[in-house]
Amino acid sequence: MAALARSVLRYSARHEAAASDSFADHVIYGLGESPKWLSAKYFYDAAGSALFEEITRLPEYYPTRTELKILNDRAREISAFIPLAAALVEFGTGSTKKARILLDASPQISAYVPVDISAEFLAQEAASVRRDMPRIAVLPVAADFTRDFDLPAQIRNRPRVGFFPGSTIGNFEPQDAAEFLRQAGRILGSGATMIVGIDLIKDEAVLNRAYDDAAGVTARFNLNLLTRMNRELGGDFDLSTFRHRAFYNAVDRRIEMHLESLRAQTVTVAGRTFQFRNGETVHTESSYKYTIESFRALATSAGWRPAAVWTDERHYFSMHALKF
Ligand code: AVJ
Repeated sequence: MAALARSVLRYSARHEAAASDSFADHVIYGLGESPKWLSAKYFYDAAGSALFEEITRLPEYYPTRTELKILNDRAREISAFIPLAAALVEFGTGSTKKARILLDASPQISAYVPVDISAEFLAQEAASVRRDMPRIAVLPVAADFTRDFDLPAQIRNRPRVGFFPGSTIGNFEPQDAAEFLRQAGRILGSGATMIVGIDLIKDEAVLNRAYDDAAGVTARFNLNLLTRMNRELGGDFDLSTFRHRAFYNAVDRRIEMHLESLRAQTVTVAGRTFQFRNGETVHTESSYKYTIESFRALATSAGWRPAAVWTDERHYFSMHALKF
């Protein structure tokens, strides 16, 4: 597994900085570039993770509840792609809610390997799955799945099934997404299966609302990055001088989230000063959207064979089974 994340991100110099450095180094690098940018992975401190949970319950944010419905409705069909004694390896587990649906529907699964950057949260979630499903070996790995990590030795001889729900792959630039899938295939081994959740291109108004909700929760989630820099990196961002911007970019087929400076100003963070023009933005997240065909093409280019796809009635979201 050691090679996974290094290679995942190697195609893009801009992501190389994010992959290899500390938060401080990343901020100095990203805010020093033009246009300014920060990696979406830094949203998820304790406050950011709680805000994301709140986002998943918003009426406008359809992805989570749609994916849960597909998983619940199709659990038996999806389970048919999981081999006997398989280990389910989940990349970037936040909550174990989605994995539990597959674990419940798949008595043939012998091990569950949730991989997440937040060690404390992961330990709690792992303990709770262990309590509820004593037949399964729960082997958490506390790691940033976009960086180096090793799979537990205990699953060396078991068939591996990757699980990557939530359309998290949409946060990767498409070439990085392909590289991630290719490396995941090499690590999981030939014959491996991957179950991936992918958000679909749809009516732009629906997309825009999902990332710019009426209650302003996504705005707080985005602005929390400034709070985090203030706290962890001695920043002096004045939150009242920045605003949340989110919109669908139809050319690049992605939602973009930005933090827009409402005036010309100088900010100090991580021991450096940065100038902002009035209206200048920091690009904080891209959330790429795919069609079923465009995601299948991406997976195929990464060495995976599309084996099945499930979607909801409105075709808002898709779950793909891939074979390596
Ligand atoms: C967790 C990356 C899938 O892109 O929809 C939600 C994150 N950002 N609202 C997404 C997010 C703003 C989410 N992912």
